Amino acid sequence: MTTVDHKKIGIMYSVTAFIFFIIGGVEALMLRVQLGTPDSTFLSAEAYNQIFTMHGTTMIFLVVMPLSAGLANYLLPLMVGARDVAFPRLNAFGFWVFLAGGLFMYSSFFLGGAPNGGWFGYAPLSRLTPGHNMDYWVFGLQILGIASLTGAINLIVTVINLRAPGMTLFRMPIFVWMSLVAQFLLLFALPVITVALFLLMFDRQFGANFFNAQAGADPLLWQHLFWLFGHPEVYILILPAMGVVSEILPVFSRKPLFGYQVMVISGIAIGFIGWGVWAHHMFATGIGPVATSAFSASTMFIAVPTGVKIFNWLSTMWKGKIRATSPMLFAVGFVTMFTIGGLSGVTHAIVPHDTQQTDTYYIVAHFHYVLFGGSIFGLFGGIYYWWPKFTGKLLSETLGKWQFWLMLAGFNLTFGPFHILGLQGMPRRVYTYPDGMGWNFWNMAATVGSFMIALAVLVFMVNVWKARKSPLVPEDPWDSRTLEWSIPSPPPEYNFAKIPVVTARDDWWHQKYEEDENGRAVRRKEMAPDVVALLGRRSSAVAVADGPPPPGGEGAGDEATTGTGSGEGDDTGDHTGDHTGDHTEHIHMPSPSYWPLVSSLGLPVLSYGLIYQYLPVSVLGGLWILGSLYAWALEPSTAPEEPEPELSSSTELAPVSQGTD
Ligand code: HEM
Ligand SMILES: [Cu+2]
Repeated sequence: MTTVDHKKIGIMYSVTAFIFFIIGGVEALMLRVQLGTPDSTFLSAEAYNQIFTMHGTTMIFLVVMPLSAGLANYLLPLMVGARDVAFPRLNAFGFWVFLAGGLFMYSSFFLGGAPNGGWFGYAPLSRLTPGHNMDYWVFGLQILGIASLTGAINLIVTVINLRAPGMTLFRMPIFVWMSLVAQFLLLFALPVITVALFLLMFDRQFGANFFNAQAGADPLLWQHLFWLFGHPEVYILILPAMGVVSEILPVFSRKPLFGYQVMVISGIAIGFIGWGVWAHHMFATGIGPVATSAFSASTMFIAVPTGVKIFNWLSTMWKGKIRATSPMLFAVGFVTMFTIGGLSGVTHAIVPHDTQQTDTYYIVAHFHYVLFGGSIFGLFGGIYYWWPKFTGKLLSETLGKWQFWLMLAGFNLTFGPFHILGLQGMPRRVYTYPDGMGWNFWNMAATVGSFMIALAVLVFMVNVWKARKSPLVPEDPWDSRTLEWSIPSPPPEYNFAKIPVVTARDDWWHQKYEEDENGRAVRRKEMAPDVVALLGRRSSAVAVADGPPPPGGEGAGDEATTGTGSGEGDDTGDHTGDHTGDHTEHIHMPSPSYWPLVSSLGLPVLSYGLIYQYLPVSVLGGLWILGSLYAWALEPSTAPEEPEPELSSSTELAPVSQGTD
């Protein structure tokens, strides 16, 4: 509850996001049960609206974004050779605000009804809907926005400022790059939606007229603001997954990433061009021929860097020694599914096509291929790939393959038919349809497919459950290329006993391999001295991870996955060869704190007060936030001094601190 360790926070983000994935998935199944047969009465129209709105909102804001945030949180400091993120307590705050926002939004189900205006919340409609449903959406998204914004700032500063010596920008792993671009997009896109949400809040709560067309407001104002956020958001969702895949493909093709620089630049280009295409979501609204032509062209243009990336991924695999492991399968699944989604995306950029497809299931097919086939497949690949780093154990390959093939088949059976249904004219956002439209067969197929996906997710959960008992594996089980694999699994709280000095891109790889006369990679007979030191350390760390919990018991209540990393109170003693006395670093870790958690809880209190227009609660919420921020600011940020002598007398860190003092 009080942890500020970026790795634990990363895990907390991921686990929470996964729970929301289950919830959003159950909602998807309910939608599919309703649509599986004509004239179904499984859900009422109102229930359908709430569930499809919450499904979309959940998948985007409570699943893909926090899952990417979780991976970034865990991995970015490790990959750039840092001990933690730049602002560890702000990091904890971001997580708790995210959780508070998610729970707040879901509390609406018990308090009169969930949001029902679609994940895009189109005003003027959303301005007028009765009840508090949309208020929960408005306030919930603002809370979640705060979480993402603090996270973005934190990760940007971390990557810019805390890189290890020698880690130049063009030596950073590609996942770091793609996450960095996504964080910049967040930094600039969130304020836009925040402004829109504030205006809508004023309209709904205080009778303002920002979106009131009767009072002369532009009925398209919301759409412009929303999509100016919404389109970059698509890249916020997809760029981290692209980064994950770009890490996995080289490792399992045994080749460096093809065209690293081009990959980085195309990622940055996507980040820039992504801003110029928002109105392609508005072709059907009558924005005029000049605007539609311009946005059509810019939308086609964004296919260029995307196509470049696909080309680079294929070239990375070309003539590689492919190992078809689970992470690799998911990565290849990503590339193929994302390509299909990208191609149907290009068809929307053609205006006459789009006017035909708008608001049909063709669009639903397209964005699921991109978001599910893209983000979710990519992120699952990442989970399989980094699982041994998170836990020290491998997930089962057999179950992993079962999950992949089930998911791939179910996915295509679900969303493939959506293309056909769309072309047959089936509109989206309808809760039922009459018999005899020719839509029955493919709808049934899609519903069957969605249950196959659910089964695949179940296989994943079984896999995770069973992996608890599997044996510990070495730190670098895939023979990977990046720095995080050079330290024990799970990494100790301070990550690197000695901050690495980076001399090349894929530095870890170069420490393990050298080139022979023919340019082929051969394992070094002699490891670089740093590596020897690290390897020495590792065996001890595994012993710690396996052994009895530290007597201090400080981390005892936390998730077992990373709980033993601290090494505090560890009495296995000094046993490795790396204490040559040349350590000059003093390892300082920030102290845990309750204040990030406490202050985050003020936000829902404030929001409830505003929604129900009950002043005392709003004031309470406001004071709560202010008061806890004060307490937070005044609390010392590093651990009190007295545990240190104790630490230095009994742990392997001893020579480190003694060396400096
Ligand atoms: C089992 C997997 C899934 C199924 C069966 C499914 C099914 C559906 C259905 C039937 C709709 C309603 C379409 C409409 O009426 O317009 C929908 C909407 C949506 N889905 Fe999914 N979905 C799944 C997974 C996902 C994932 C993984 C994401 C994102 C990462 C996602 C994002 C969305 C979004 C953004 C909407 C639009 C909601 C709105 O318009 O408010 N879905 N989905
Ligand atoms: Cu777009």
